Amino acid sequence: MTGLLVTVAPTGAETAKADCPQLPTTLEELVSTAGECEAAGARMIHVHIRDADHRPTLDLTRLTDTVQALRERTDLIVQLSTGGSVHDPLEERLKVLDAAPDACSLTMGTTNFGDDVFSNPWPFVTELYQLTQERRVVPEFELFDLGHVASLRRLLDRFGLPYGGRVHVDFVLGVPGGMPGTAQALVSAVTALPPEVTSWSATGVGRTTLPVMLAALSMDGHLRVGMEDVLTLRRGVPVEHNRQLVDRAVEAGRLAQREPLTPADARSLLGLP
Ligand code: KMH
Ligand code: ZN
Repeated sequence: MTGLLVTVAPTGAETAKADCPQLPTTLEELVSTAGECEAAGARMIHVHIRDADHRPTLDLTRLTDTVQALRERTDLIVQLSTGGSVHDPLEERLKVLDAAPDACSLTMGTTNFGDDVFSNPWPFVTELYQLTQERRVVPEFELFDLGHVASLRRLLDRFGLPYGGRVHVDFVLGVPGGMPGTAQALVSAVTALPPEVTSWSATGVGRTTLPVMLAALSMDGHLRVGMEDVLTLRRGVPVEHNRQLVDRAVEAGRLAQREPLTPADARSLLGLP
């Protein structure tokens, strides 16, 4: 039986606190959410932070405080987003590694993102990747499109393996502008992965959440869930707490004979000491 890694992405950068008061945007809300999601079976947290006005920020002091607080109060693997919001400059996104997280996201190419553009030019991708190797941070490669899978192959050929020696990727499906959130798209993307990849997870945004979750489980994939990706449990029923999404993922995993990984096994899956 393959154990299940559940990553929680509790906040994101797209939803306004005013539109969704239950979104964890303060440090206290984030840490308390993290603890509850860990108790429910999550083993990694994908972190976006907000400023005092609940707006997305990459402020380094706040990021560093967040990493420290999550480490003090949970055993979760702390993965900081280097994607930030679509408005964040590339230089600030590189500086995220100064907060010394365990892991970080690393998106493998530019993608249309609704009406916006999520910019990840190749020179930025390679600079960020080499920085993760220097700083001993484990990257999680975010793949929004089939072209991103091809770019990952090119990156690994050119620059070698990540810190830790494992290659973990996360497919993000259903973003308007990226791969559709369908089983067919997930199968194509998984089939195209380069041989160095040792584990993968998937998330489907919005209404594609459940189809993508079930398809991923059926292919031995891992799961990312959270309010970054979906705000309703089903049509008309808002998510009240990220824990509900983790509970649902763990339950679906159990139906597929997949128990949550222990914290130690989750770390070794990703090549973390
Ligand atoms: N907020 C999106 C524009 C990541 O965290 O690395 C990008 C994103 C990916 O969420
Ligand atoms: Zn993110």
